[in-house]
Amino acid sequence: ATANIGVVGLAVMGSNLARNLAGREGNTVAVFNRHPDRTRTLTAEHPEAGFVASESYDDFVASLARPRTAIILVKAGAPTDAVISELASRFEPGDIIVDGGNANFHDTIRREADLKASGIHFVGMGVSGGEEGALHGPSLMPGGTAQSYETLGPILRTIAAVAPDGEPCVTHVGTDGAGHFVKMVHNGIEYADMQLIAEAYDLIRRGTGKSPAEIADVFAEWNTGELESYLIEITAEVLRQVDAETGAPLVDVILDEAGAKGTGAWTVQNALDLGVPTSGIAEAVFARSLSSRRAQREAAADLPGPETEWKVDDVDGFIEDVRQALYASKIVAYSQGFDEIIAGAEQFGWDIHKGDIAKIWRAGCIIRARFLNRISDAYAEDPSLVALAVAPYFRDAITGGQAPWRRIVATAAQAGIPTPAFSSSLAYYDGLRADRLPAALIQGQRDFFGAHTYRRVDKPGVFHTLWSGDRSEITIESSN
Ligand code: NBP
Repeated sequence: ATANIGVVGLAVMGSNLARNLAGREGNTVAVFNRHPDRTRTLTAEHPEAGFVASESYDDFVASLARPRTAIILVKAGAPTDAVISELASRFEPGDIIVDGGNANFHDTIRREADLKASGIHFVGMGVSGGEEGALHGPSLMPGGTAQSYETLGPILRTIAAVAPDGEPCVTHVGTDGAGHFVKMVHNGIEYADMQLIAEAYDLIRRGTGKSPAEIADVFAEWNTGELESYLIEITAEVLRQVDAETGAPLVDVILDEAGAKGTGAWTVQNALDLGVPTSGIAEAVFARSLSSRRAQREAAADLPGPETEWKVDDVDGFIEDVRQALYASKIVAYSQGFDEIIAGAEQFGWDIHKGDIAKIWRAGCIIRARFLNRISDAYAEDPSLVALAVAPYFRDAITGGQAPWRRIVATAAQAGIPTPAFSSSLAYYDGLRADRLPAALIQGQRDFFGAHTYRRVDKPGVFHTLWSGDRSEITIESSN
């Protein structure tokens, strides 16, 4: 046994993570893949890594020093279960199996519970940053027991991305499925952020007639300010790209049907289960669905739009309005995402430190952004903050940005430009700050057709109006 860490699954993510591990002081990395050709290619191409390669599970497990620690990076679902079962039948109490794939956190909770009796630690770990992140430094979100993190933490700290203040982007998120849950919400926020950026681009393009390359300059400029982030940076790169075949901007050649691998939908499904309004994320997921419904889009293509033509007179002023609307909507999306993390932690019994989550998203991952420092500061100042949007910094940002935000949403509606994420974020904000909501009427309707009862503003208790009788009110439950 010579390796302190092993990797199972040597497709792009596993190979890159194994190379990242091997490049760090103190690590000897065992590698294994179901089909040995991948293992042979990896070891042949990277002799410098000093991999301990195996072509059977027996040899792989024998090559690991105790406590045996192996990271699985295979396709999520049944393949992950298959590998866990192979390892678990050979591992001993105290050994650690890490799943770095994009597992559903419910599966992670189940797997952890299944392995507990055998004394094997099972750690579901969110890995963000794609293949480049895996190679050069991902953001890592491990769950599992605190005990497993004692072994795992020091190894993970060597390979994680490093935030601007020198801190590695990894923390023990919480027990069992906490890491995969937080990774799921990370991806949901990523969907919202991407949709908001896409709406901003669409508004500028259709409102000002600027070319994609010119809009790339706008995004590059935005990337020097408070919106600075990986997604804004790559947006400029994508918009600047010219198609070699046609000479047209690449963005005009790419089919406008957005794909999805499911983590955005999971985020929304779980938000629904938890009763947390993540409307920005939901709109982003639905916007992708709508984009892919080609037959309906074609059938609806001649439906009427606004009758007056839209023209922006003050181009610079308009672009600045879009920037502010984007920033305010982004605050809402992140605020909603953190609300889901808080609700998930409560529901599943995880002690999640919100500020630490914001910190480990500052580098390595897809939503890395300057803005995340503000979120970790907000939670550091007030760990029991009820909503990010009310923290002083974000309150000021929204106060400054709300007029442009309203102008942009109103303009988009007038111009017939779909801005589901901008619009729903503003509606959420107005709902959040409303003194009275029409929910009172909904309670009245529910009581009318289903005797669902209501509470009153002026006295405690539960009441029902005899709608089909004399319409007098009866007390269902008095205050004591
Ligand atoms: P894939 O998701 O494409 O999976 C391919 C790997 O799974 C190969 O090593 C394959 O082995 C192995 N595998 C399969 Br399929 N069935 C197996 C089985 N029954 N037993 C053992 N191994 C099996 O690889 P990837 O794109 O590198 O992603 C790995 C994981 O990381 C996934 O869960 C993914 O969702 C997650 N992830 C990916 C990214 C990304 O940017 N790509 C980012 C973050 C997380 P074989 O070679 O023998 O067929």
